[in-house]
Amino acid sequence: MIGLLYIVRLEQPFAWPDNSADNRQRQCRSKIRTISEISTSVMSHSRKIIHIDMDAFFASVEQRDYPELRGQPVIVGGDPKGRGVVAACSYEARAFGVHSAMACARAQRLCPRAVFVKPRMEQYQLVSRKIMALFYQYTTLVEPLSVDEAFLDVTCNLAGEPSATRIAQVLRQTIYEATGLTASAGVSCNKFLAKIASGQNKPNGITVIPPDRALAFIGTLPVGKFYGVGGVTEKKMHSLGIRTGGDLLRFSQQQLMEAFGKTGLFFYDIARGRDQRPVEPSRIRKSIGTETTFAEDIVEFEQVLAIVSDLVGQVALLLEQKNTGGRTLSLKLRYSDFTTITRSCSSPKGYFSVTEMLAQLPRLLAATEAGRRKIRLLGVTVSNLFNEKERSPLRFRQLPLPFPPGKFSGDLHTSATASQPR
Ligand code: DCP
Ligand code: MG
Repeated sequence: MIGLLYIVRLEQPFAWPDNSADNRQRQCRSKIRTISEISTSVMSHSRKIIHIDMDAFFASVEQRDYPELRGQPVIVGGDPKGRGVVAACSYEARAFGVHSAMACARAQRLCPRAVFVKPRMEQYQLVSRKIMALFYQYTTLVEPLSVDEAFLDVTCNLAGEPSATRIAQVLRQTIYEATGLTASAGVSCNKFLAKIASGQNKPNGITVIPPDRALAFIGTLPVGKFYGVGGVTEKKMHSLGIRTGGDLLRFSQQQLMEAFGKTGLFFYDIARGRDQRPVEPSRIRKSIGTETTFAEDIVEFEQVLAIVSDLVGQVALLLEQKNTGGRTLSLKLRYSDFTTITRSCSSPKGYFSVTEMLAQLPRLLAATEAGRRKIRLLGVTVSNLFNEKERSPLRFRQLPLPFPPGKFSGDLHTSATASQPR
């Protein structure tokens, strides 16, 4: 039983796999205490948001399906003798300092007895769909963020259950019963807090941040844990003397905007516990892209160009399948020392076809060190996608061949299909 391997850390006592009626009642009583804390302290318009995130998702599926892997440091990813990176690792492997996105070769040095497993994406997708389906028993306001995590707005839920904490607990148990996998949950009054909360007691834990504790919680939270704060922003914040959410309170909107652009406003609000972002059930896809990591670093400019052109072809195909295009085209490069850069260009007319994107490549590549520096990863993305209304007049662009060129006038002559390299 994979769940028993993990340390269960809950805010309230909760005997994890024990699903007896008595136990359910005990849980219920202990939860009521939490919910009463929430309801006495909070304004009635407060939302109830749950963030659920599976624990060591890919690695846990492997441990579930292959019992001999249970209790072992399992790393799902590429070949440690090759150039692969860690996609997921079990908590046993994390104890050795292994984490996602680390080169597998390094992971093996840190944990020589780790068991490396190749990803089985189809299996993970299958499990993911099963888990996501469980969420809809409570609410239609489900926003999947990735294969193993989602936000749920349960303010008004289909079960008429007033306790978001109770829903989160039942969901964790239901997920365990349906899949044999453990999930962690965060419960709070907005997305920002719920997401941070779910990571506080991982694995197999739940954290509830009632609104009246939100400010105190954010006040001591290191800014590195804030959503949207990567290494660069964190350094910048530290240089300004901002180490915790509480430090942000000393800065005006103007000052934060000057330092961090639009995100500065987000930081200003978050420091005050304000995050009005709704849970968006049909989250609009923001970008379409693809990338590839090489078995061996590449240097030759011609090779880079050929690979990027191929990626452009793949992206154009995806855009065509989704019947859309986007206003921003980005090229991503990761050099052999893992430094990663992005170069982008924008056009109000947008990028739909291979031809349109290829035309931008010389400019984008000229802004990189391609041809002079070893590269381990290349990627192409189109973002700022056109919505349905915006793209409807553009549909003609995608009429399938054979339509002789010149049959349409003006902008309508380009056919993404016609110029696809296969
Ligand atoms: N993943 C990946 N590459 C990454 C990060 C994640 O392929 N750089 C995949 C593998 C993970 C899954 O996505 O299992 C979910 O990502 P999470 O960030 O939720 O990480 P885990 O579920 O593995 O661990 P945690 O318990 O920290 O959530
Ligand atoms: Mg996860």
